[in-house]
Amino acid sequence: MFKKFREKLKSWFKKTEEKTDEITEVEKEQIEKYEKIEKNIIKKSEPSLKPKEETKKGFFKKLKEKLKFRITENYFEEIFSELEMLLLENNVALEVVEKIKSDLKKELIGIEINKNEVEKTIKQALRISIESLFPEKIDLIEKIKEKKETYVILFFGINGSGKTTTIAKIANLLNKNNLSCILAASDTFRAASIEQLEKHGEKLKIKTVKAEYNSDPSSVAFDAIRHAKSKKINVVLIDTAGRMYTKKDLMMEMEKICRVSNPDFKIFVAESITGNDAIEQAKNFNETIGIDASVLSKADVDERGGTAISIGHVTGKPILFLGTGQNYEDLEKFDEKKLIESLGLD
Ligand SMILES: Nc1nc2c(ncn2[C@@H]2O[C@H](COP(=O)(O)OP(=O)(O)O)[C@@H](O)[C@H]2O)c(=O)[nH]1
Ligand SMILES: [Mg+2]
Repeated sequence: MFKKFREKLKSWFKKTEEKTDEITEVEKEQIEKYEKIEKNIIKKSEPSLKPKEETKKGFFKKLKEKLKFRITENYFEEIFSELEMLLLENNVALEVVEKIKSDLKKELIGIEINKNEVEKTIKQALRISIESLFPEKIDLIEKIKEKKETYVILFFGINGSGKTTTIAKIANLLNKNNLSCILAASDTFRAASIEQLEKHGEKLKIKTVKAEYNSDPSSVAFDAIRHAKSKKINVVLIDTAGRMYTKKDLMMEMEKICRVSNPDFKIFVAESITGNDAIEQAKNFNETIGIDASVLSKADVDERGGTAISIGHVTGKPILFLGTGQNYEDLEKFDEKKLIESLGLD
């Protein structure tokens, strides 16, 4: 996961320190001074010894520990312009890049640090900035258990984003937590979508409430909720269609399902790999019907990771899970610490 991003960051960090390696005139003087002192010490203790290459290296290492480096605006702009490109290329949303820039600017410009601590200092500032991007976590299972009656969860997102698969994974998770559930096949539009959901239901031994293709998705959701309430089933998971014939029509349909099903929780499912498209969709859905959290599917095939960094900040809603494969168990609780670790920022 996120391998390409991690490698790019690693080589960028190396550059931040290399850029401080050009030695200034003042530093040259200091080096000479150190060399003289060291030579004298050697002469006194063992006159036959000449300073060797290793001792020289030793001088330089010591010197670097002593030399101060001030992060100037010029230095910052130079290194940040490269970081900016790197972040954008790895799917970090523009507004998030801007936030990171302003955090780093505040934290770094003007500070004086030891020359050998440049990489460490910048890495720490970047880590703190990224850590601040994630909204407070939500524990879905706890929320469901808190409500003593049937809990309704609506899933939405565009076609192919992984809604149906994510629903099956969550149904499996609910079962493992001793919570009963049923599935509502409210994607009545896409060919084979009802059968796809039903198949998961059969495998997981969960009932699927369905109607004919092209029937009203809201009434399927309504029927499923009524059934769940009468049978005291804990959770209803509503699948929806994400067709994009026009954005307006899709949003109107989602608004109607929301009105009719009055869900306790709305989950936006997006593909981790789509980057800015996923961010734009999340914004649209959030503005129109309001989302409570996101699930990022296909994180297992995402080399970049910028969507996971950005979507929480842009929507103000946390990521619940990452989809990490096609099996029911491939659903990881999202943990920003793990994300930071996988980017090599820990
Ligand atoms: N590798 C991988 N594939 C996934 C994941 N989630 C879904 N998929 C695949 O993505 C495709 C579309 O998923 P589907 O659930 O049908 O999307 P929907 O149209 O939003 O309902 C299917 O082939 C899924 O098997 C995931 O986390 N990892
Ligand atoms: Mg589907």
